[in-house]
Amino acid sequence: MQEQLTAIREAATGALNQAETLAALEELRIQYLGKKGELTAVMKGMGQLSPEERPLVGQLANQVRSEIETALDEKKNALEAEAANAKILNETIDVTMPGKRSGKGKKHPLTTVLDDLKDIFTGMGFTIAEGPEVELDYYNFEALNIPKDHPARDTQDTFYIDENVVLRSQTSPVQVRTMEQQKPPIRVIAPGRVYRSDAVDATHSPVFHQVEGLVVDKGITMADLKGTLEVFVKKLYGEETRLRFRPHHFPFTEPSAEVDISCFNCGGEGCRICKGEGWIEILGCGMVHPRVLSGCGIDPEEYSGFAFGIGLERITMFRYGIDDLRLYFENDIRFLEQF
Ligand code: 2U9
Repeated sequence: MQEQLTAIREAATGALNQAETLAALEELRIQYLGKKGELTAVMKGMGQLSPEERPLVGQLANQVRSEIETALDEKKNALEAEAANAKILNETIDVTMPGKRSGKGKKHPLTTVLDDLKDIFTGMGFTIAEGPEVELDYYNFEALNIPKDHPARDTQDTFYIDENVVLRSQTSPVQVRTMEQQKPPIRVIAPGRVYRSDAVDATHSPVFHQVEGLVVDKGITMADLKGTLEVFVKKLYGEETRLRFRPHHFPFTEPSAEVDISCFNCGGEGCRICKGEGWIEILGCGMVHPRVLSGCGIDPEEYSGFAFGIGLERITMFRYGIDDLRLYFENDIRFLEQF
């Protein structure tokens, strides 16, 4: 029986060395170590041995089994490593293949025009101020001389969070906060999102953007306002652009005006864009109301200021010929790709 076992060991290790595939290896495992395998058959016959022989043969059988198992494992690892190496050698990267093009994003048209506005105003010495979109009623209305019974306070127009808190309906509260925190001279623009309770259509949206400006110093006059707006308008729409002031009313400015520019399309002749008028309204402005100044701790006897408000969607519409506000907010890639 001992001879049988050593013969199995020789035969098995020899066969294992010759095996070239993992499948052949598995066949050998079954042939020698399987339930009906050669080694198992020998071990089954051990019952007929004498009590003296049994432990010796048993020990040898276990040794042979473990040697065959180790040889199987080693050969398996070697064959797997060989296969992995062959795979790596066969895999080549064609560096001349054209790469996958990744789509390039673009700036939203509102961002492009806002960036232009920021450049123009910072070029004139303005800094950019920001503030909360959820705002106290006090900053959104009270401090701006908008009394309790003013139509702008109507719940129809403003989103109320509670009695004292609103979604800001203009960026003016940012300038109020600036005046509370800084001493004149003040020169800021406040760009940002504002909210009004309007149903969505081509010309209305519950969310839109304003860029408001404020200058406060000693001796500021309407001439400073006009000069500043003239520089702005010519930079945005071209040097040939003219502007005119029409009297208007805002609670936070006195006097107040709306500003028209000569039509950038027809130069003032009258066309479809300016509806035959030759002029297009682009913003509102005025001299800061003395009550607004004093409410922010600035003495209106010593200081004066001007302010203006620009609707970003409106001036962007004129720049690109966009005729529906909804296009700005839908983020349809076919629209955005055009800019
Ligand atoms: C302070 C004092 C005064 C901001 C101003 C306007 C005129 C104006 C509109 C433009 C288009 C609103 O988005 S729109 O419909 N705005 O006409 N805004 S003066 O005046 C201020 C602001 C802050 C402390």
